[in-house]
Amino acid sequence: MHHLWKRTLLMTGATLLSSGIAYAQTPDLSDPPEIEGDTVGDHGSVTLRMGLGLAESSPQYISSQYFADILDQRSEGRITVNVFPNSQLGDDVQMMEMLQTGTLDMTYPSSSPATSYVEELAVFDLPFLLPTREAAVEAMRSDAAQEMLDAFDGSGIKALAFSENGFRQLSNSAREVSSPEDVAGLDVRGLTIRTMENPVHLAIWEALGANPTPMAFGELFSAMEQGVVDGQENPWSTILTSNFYEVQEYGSETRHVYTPFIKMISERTWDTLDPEYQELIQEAALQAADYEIQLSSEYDDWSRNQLEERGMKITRLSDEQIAAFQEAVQPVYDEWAPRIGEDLVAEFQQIAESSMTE
Ligand code: TK8
Repeated sequence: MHHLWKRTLLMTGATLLSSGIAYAQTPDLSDPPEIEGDTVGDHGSVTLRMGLGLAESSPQYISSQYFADILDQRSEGRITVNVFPNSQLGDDVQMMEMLQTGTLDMTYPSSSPATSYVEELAVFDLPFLLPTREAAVEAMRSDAAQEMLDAFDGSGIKALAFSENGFRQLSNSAREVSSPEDVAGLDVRGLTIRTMENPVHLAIWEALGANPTPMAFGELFSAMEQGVVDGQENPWSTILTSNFYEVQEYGSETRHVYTPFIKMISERTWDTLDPEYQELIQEAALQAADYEIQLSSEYDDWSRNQLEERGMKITRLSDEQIAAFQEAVQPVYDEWAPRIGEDLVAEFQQIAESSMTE
């Protein structure tokens, strides 16, 4: 079973023995920042359950443990966070619904399936909009992005902080891809690509001539294993830590979308918490988000190299090749920029441009 080994150590540099080859489990990761700040008063014991989509070796999980450590330390052990990885409590869509009904306290989904709550989040799904991590972080920390978090208020979900899922790359089991034509398959059929449950992503893969199939992340590994879909797109770190490389032969460095994660808590849970606990949770969410972005950046290229070492054929794309993808997805902007809001799109484009000229 592909997930059995995941109980191995998370220590930096821990290794996995698989078919006699020792692979590093993680890159050299920065230590979490020292936990600072006063302890809070005694407002009773609280246990929070947090569900995650990704595996124990992911930045998402490692930073969530740091989040738990901050709360534990600064509440003198009164606030406990139990983290459940690997979509075992549900996928992004289900877990957000569980937050609304109060059957789960916290989750950490991609922004993309959350556009059904706050439409403006779809700006992050526009292809090739945020070309660098610096631009993406500036966008996520902008007032406009804070307004998107605030817009969850009253939905049953309190959105605490943006952090990084990362730059998405295409993988598939059918053929090498270096152009939109390779996706569409001129003489053969178009690739069947699993997408997140998000209309902009559907539009992107339709524009590229693929057969996009929205699907929950937790079902993706077996869908690829059984050939229900040819491929998917996610950051290299996910393709590595969720073992997708075992069932995907080809990877293409498309970087077509930067996807944020959003740390969320159920409003039902939130409303029962003392303001001092609320403030601490909000602060810890931001600190853990910053640490997660750092870890994610350390994972990114390292994961791609690991995938190559493990036998995946990775295609790096030239600027001209990327430009061909950009041109092919132009209809997505024509359709979606007016719906998302031209001003918001222009603001993010401005952030992107200034990050390139710095
Ligand atoms: C994990 C998901 C995932 C996302 C996806 O819960 O669904 O492809 O990129 O990593 O949020």
